[in-house]
Amino acid sequence: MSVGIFDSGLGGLTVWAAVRRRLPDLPITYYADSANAPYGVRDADDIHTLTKQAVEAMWEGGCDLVVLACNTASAAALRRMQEAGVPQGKRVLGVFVPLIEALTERNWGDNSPPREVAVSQVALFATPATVASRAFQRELAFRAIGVDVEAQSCGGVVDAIEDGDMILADALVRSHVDALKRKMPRPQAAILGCTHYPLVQDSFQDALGPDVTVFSQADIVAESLAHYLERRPDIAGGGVSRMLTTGDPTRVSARATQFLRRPLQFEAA
Ligand code: DGN
Repeated sequence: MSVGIFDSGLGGLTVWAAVRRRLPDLPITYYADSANAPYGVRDADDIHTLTKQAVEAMWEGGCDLVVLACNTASAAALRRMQEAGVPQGKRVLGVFVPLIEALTERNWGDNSPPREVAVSQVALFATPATVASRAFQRELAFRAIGVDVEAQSCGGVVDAIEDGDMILADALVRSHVDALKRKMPRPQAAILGCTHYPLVQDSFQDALGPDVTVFSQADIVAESLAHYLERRPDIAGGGVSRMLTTGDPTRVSARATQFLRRPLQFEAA
């Protein structure tokens, strides 16, 4: 059994790397649906179908627990999959709940009713599909009251990062932050709700200013996963680590190596 980390492409490697650092002995299967990436511009039904297909393949491949590192997939598919019922002994988790637990200073896995929290003005930066889903706001409402969320859809940032054009990515981040600030002049906290944004976290922090607390998902999801596994010792154990892709493994390995700046080897899913 290994824990699965799913993403539409390579962005989820930011989460994979953080989980590796936090849980170095945990066998992990990373699954990139590269053949169908990017998800961020697809419609919700399409994202749900693709995510479900990939997660089922991961369950069948021996991952009892799959983490959707992709915010777009978490937004469009997670609740729908959980409500439809997952097979006995299998689990699927997303990235919003850990982010919201960190934002609202809850304990990991705390399902108590919504309550007043320290922040009231929150900026959310994400892909167009994640923003359109309003999934973050829905999950937040289960846990906190009195929080205004202003969402900014950050077109172009994922593509610029994937192309390795960090100058363009930085310029786009600054223009998206400006657009957000026209709607919400004084956010107290900012959620970077996309796998790729940890790679431009400094650009977000610079543009937002030092008074805004930036919540970036990779380390938060890794910490939350560590606590989840501690509460469920039956899940971890055995298994090997693998990196799978629905795309061309040679091409994906080369791009992944460039993306994380370390050698990574993918096999065909
Ligand atoms: N992995 C996606 C996300 O976190 O929203 C970004 C990449 C994409 O599919 N657009």
